[in-house]
Formats: sequence, C-alpha cells, structure tokens
Amino acid sequence: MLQLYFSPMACSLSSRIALMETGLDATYHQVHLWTKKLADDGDFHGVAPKGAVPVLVLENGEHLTESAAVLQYIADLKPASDLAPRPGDIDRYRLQEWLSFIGTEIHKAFLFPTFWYKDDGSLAKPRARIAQTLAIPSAHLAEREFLVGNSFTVADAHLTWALLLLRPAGVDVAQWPSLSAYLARMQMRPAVRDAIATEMALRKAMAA
Ligand SMILES: N[C@@H](CCC(=O)N[C@@H](CS)C(=O)NCC(=O)O)C(=O)O
Repeated sequence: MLQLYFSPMACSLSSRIALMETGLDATYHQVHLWTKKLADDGDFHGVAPKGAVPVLVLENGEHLTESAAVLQYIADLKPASDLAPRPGDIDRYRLQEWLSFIGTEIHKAFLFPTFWYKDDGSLAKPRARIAQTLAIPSAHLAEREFLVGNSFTVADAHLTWALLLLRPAGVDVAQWPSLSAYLARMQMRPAVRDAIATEMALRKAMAA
C-alpha cells in the first residue's frame, strides 16, 4: 500500500487531497516538523534526508519527494480521476507551470519565510511581493473555475493548501475576490473538505 509522510496542514495536505480524490488507499505517517520525530519516536531523517514532507512511499518501497512530483505520480496512478492532463497534452505543461509557481513563488517565497521569521523587518519584503504574486492566479481564476482545463487537477489541490495558509500567515484572501470564491468552491468538494477536517483535527490535537 502507498504511504504518505505528512504534517497536519503542511504542504503535504495537497498530496492527501490527491489521494482522497483518487480513492487510493494509503497509510499516513505523521511527522513533527520541528523535532523531526515520527509518532513512534523514530527519526524522520531516516525516512527522508531532506527532513521535509511530503514523502510518498511507493508500492515498490521507493521514496518520492517534492510536491510537484508526488502529486503528478498520484494523479497518474488513477488516470480515470482526471487529476492531471495526459503527458504530451499542452495542459500537462500548464499543470507543471502552476505547480512550479505555487511551490516556488507562493510557498518558498512567501509562506516559508512567514512561518520561520517573525520579525517585521524580515517579513516586509515577502509581504510586499505576495500581492503581486497572487494577482496572477487571481486574474486567471476570475475567468475560470479551475487552474487548468475544465476540471479539478492536482494544481488546484496545491493552490487550495497554499491559500488556506494565507490567514495564519497574516494575509486576508478576501483582498482577491476571485481567490476567495475559488477557495470556497474547492472546499465544497468532499475529498478536499474531508482532508482538511482530518488534518485540522490532528493539528488541534498537537496544540492541546
Ligand atoms: N520543495 C518541497 C518543499 C517541502 C517543504 O518545504 N515542506 C515543509 C512543510 S510545508 C517541511 O517539511 N519543512 C520542514 C523543514 O524544512 O525543516 C515541496 O514542494 O514538496
């Protein structure tokens, strides 16, 4: 069976959403990102030298990391779920274009520094830039329901996760009406709603 190493509401949420959208069975292993400990007190570095989630353990035991790769792998396991356009179709490269943009321009350029640096001086530049960055998906989604093509893809799973983190990062998504409408729409999908509910409950349990 597939196995996913995740941390509640971290970027691995999009991999959980993708798995739930496909209906594929998986075992989920929770990682504490600060201590790098697993639930059984094992060391996550033994699983993933990068020390970061997501890690997908494949049926043959190989470990796959990086959200863009993990998400496309899950999508390709169940082509009937239509979570990614077929290779060779221009929309497959549009999907990769969005996954790369979300992973670098939104996640690493904004969300990552926001969660690591707490002082206003360090946060000023990423905060100033995020408005410019989010204007891109905002304009795109003003005209369309989904990021790529006419149906939900793993790029939507990844953007949904990123938009959910804006609030704890101190940014109000309501500034971009098309993004806040998109986020509400995505959360009406049963798999998205259930994945978020599961991880929010785990996060609350961690804080308790
Ligand atoms: N480039 C990786 C980034 C993965 C990543 O930064 N994961 C975060 C959680 S959202 C993490 O595990 N951070 C722990 C750390 O960097 O120590 C991807 O897109 O999957």
